[in-house]
Amino acid sequence: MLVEETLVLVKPDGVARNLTGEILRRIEAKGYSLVDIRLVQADRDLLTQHYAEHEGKPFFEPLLELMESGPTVAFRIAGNRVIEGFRMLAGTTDPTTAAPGTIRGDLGRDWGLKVQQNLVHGSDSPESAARELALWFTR
Ligand code: RTP
Ligand code: MG
Repeated sequence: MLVEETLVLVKPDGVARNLTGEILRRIEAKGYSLVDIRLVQADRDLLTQHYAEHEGKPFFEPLLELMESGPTVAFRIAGNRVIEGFRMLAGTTDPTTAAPGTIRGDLGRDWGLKVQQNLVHGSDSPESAARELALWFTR
């Protein structure tokens, strides 16, 4: 199995809650390597490209508003099967039911808003990882 790279985002809710270090700690403790890191104030153009698959869904506009609300920290991380491995570390989308032991399960909750604030994003396939890394790291 080749070494993979993936994009992890600490979304604005995670940055605002000062969880960037805790999230990176979990990635490093698992054994993945940090290759690059950026603090980005995302704009509409970047976000509509990043979340193109969700355009038209009811949570799309609230999601973009959340993602524009403050800075995001982007990590490029590497390791064997890191795409799948980080998704396991993150846990499922809904933080209320995400398993304890995961980032979303341990650190997230429902805040009663129009979109799930679940702290992190991780690319879901090699194709997504390549596309998303190009979006967040080459501007
Ligand atoms: P991600 O792409 O952020 O790693 O998370 P994911 O695959 O678990 O979730 P996805 O279905 O791709 O949705 C992207 C983000 O939209 C928000 N969301 N809120 N019903 C809701 O309130 C809802 N559904 C999706 C979450 O912030 C999710 O991470
Ligand atoms: Mg997704």
